[in-house]
Amino acid sequence: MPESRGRVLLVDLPSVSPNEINVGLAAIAGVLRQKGHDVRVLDLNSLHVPGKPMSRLAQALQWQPDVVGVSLFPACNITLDGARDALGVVRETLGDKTLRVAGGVGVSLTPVGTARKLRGLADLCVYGEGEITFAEIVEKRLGGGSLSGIPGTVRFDNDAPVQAEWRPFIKDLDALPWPAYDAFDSVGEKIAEYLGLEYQKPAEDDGGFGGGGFGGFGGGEQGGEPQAEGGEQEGGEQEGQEEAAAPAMSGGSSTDDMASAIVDALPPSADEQDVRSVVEAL
Ligand code: B12
Repeated sequence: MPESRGRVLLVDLPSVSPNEINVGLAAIAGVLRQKGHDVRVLDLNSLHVPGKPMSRLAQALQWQPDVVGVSLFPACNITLDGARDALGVVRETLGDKTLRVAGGVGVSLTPVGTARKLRGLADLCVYGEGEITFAEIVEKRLGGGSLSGIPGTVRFDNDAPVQAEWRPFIKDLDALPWPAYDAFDSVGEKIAEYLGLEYQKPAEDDGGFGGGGFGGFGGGEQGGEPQAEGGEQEGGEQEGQEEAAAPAMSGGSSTDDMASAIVDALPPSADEQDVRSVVEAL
């Protein structure tokens, strides 16, 4: 168990194939949780959760994660653009206090090539299996260790990608914990939909977050409010929910605008309440 538990936000991105749970992120979330970290998975590939992708990300960042990991799956331009947008918003909102990591098949296919495309946005890229590599990154980050040369990563040296050695495959898969599907914000709502129940998001400080039952995470003021009755929100906004004026990730609008708006509105020593006020005002 590490000395200090970290907050880790994993992000799946909109893709050509929506509403598929990202198995890789679930696997990583399970390992991180086993090591004592708090993990949330923001499922931007789900059309079942209300809200535009970047608004949902901005809201999730109010949690002030120590590390954000985005998953590039599949390896396609939509996902790469989504990764660039998401990492840009994280950088502009939380700055260097949050480590930004990219991983997934979109990195593994061409580790250095993808890293080049994420230069200035990601601090590290992970190729190959992510369970051990990412857990090592999180623990080194929290413990102040060097992030250089971690097997299975590409780091940047003066903006030039430097690929570390390959990390061997995990041989004993049974040693891994069960994937933490309940850490996904999309999962509670899906279960509710299947069962025909009204879904209620847990409050932000709900001790039961990610601990089983109907998962999902309360986004600030919304915590505790009924969010969905199955079937209503496919691809759209929930009635009565005030949608942030943030541009969507696709459709040609620039999320840089939103990131800049957040940064411009924040005082230099922004705390969680400042970020919350700014995001809510958008
Ligand atoms: C099972 C599977 C599916 C399942 C589940 C996928 C899922 N959402 O997880 C289903 C049937 C839903 C599916 C759908 C699709 N799939 Co598929 N799928 C596979 C398959 C057979 C195994 C993937 C898997 O579950 N691996 C196990 C998990 C644990 O590994 P993983 O996802 O790679 O994640 C690990 C690492 O990548 C890394 N990682 C992942 N994310 C992150 C993030 C961070 C921060 C870090 C540090 C690490 C990290 O760590 C994870 C744990 O080790 C692969 C082939 C293969 N052998 O890999 C094809 C494969 C990945 N799929 C592919 C494709 C094209 C698709 C679809 C686009 C098909 C379509 N046209 O709809 C969709 C996309 C779905 C989506 N957006 O979610 C291609 C991808 C090719 C490419 N160029 O990207 C593959 C390689 C098959 C192929 N040879 O064509 N797929």
